[in-house]
Amino acid sequence: MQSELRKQLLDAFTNAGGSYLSGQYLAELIGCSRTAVWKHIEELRKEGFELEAVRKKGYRIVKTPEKLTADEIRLGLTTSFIGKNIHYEESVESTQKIALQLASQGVPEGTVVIADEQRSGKGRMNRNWYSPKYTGIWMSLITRPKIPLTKAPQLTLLTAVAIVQAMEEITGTIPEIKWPNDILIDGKKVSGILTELQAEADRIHSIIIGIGINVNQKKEDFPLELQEKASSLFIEKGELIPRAGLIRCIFKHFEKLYLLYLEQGFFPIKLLWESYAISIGKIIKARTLTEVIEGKALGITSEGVLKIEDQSGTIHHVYSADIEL
Ligand code: BTX
Repeated sequence: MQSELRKQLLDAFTNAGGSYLSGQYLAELIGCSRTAVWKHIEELRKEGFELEAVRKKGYRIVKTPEKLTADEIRLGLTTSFIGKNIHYEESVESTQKIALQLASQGVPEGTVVIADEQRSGKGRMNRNWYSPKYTGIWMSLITRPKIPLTKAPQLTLLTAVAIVQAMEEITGTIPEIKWPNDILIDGKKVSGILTELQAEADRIHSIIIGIGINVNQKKEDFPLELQEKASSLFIEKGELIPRAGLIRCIFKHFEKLYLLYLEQGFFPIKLLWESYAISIGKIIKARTLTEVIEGKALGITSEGVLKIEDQSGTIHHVYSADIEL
């Protein structure tokens, strides 16, 4: 669609202020046939506009797209390498998949893949991550830290701190972290992190950090099975949150923490992480792939491993698990 025609069409709808505009009127206004108007309307729908069509009345826009653009994110970005290179797509299966491909092609560290929708977003252990169009942040960040393989999970904890700090700065709400990767507000999950590695022997090629954040969903936008356990910043805060600003803020906090981590190791990150952690000192149940450990969460080790003390006083080190509080 020619941009001038689109602009005229959108201007007409803007001036109509929510009233219907007939196909005939629009055809005359922009100087084309009614069939051409219909085609333009279909194009707008593809771009994410919701248009209502009522016989004998015409069309009106009921919802505009809140499509992200790379330029919108770049504007005002203060980082030196995180998010400098943005690969945006409107709809993808999973941003992780694209990021893994880009990483093996050798794109610069800090490159980020962002999509407005994921058709099969991934959680941990092959679970699904619900990633509907225009309402959330679905992105994968490519990093190449020179650290041993065993330390890779620390980046998940670092990312959780960056997300919480950004949410705090932008929305004023203080989310909590449930080890290792859930970010909760009022006990409901608003964000998840999936960290994947490209490595060989003990050498890390890249760590792809997948970040999913529920930003502007309403409760009824979630599938029924998620409505009680998931939430969004909009639900918690009561106002729409511009996604581009939140993304920039996450990049800023992530870059600061990442540089600190590369310089000083995990200790300063551990302290920050613990200050946001929900489970420390509480009785929790950790489901690992092989067993269920119940006991008091003592904290995390200097490596980021969760420590749980069971009833007999034995201290377990948990590397990967789902936690029930
Ligand atoms: P997880 O395994 O901790 O969480 C997955 C579980 O969370 C699901 O089984 C479901 O119960 C619940 N869930 C699914 N979708 C949502 C949602 N939108 N909000 C709240 N709860 C939900 C968490 O895994 C890791 C998620 C990473 C997602 C990012 S998005 C960008 C990147 N690309 C990609 O495919 N995944 C990552």
